[in-house]
Amino acid sequence: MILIGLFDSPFTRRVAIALTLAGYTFEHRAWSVGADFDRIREYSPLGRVPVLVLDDGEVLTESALILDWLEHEAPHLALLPSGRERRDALRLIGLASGAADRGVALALERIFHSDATQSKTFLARSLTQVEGALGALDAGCAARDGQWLVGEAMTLADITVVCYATYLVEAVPLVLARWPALAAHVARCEALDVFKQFYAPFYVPQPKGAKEDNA
Ligand SMILES: N[C@@H](CCC(=O)N[C@@H](CS)C(=O)NCC(=O)O)C(=O)O
Repeated sequence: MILIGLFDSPFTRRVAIALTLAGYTFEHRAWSVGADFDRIREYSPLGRVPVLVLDDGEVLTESALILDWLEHEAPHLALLPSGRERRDALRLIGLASGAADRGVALALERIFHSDATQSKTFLARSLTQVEGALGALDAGCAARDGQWLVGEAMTLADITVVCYATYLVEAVPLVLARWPALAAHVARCEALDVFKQFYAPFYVPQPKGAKEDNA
């Protein structure tokens, strides 16, 4: 299988980590959503990453869809628990996903608009949303007091929260120490080999038209 996308994308990164934990190997295409936009669009009409091309040629886009496929393919991994713990995990994943979505929006606003034409209202609103979600995630980490976010083992909640928090720290940027329990959980997970294997520092893409007003 082939995984398309740079690992500075937290969406691509969480897929790479989950695939690896499940025992899959993949060819990696380190294509940038800026420079390789047209090439990515040949697989994904939205021109976004991650894209996973299965061995039979089927193309999966959207990290949640790819992970849904993986959960069914690799039930031994127990990416998500069941029952109440599953809902707890999905709630944390939802918060982290919303924050990452706002983080991407913040980054795109800065990439595509000059300082003078950026919407300060939009930037402030997005930052409030990111900070609100990180506050709730911090409470979730504090309640677990150093354990995995749900249950007794690493789940997709840990993978997602950590990948997205690290992305936000670099892309927004933010000082994670403001949320100490979250910062501690992120530090613990980022020290693991599988997280280190798929880390790349946030890279600011330079698409055609960047900083053009009204882009
Ligand atoms: N909800 C999507 C988000 C994917 C996404 O936003 N990827 C970014 C890379 S970090 C991207 O492709 N951005 C390019 C663009 O939206 O133009 C997922 O989880 O896969």
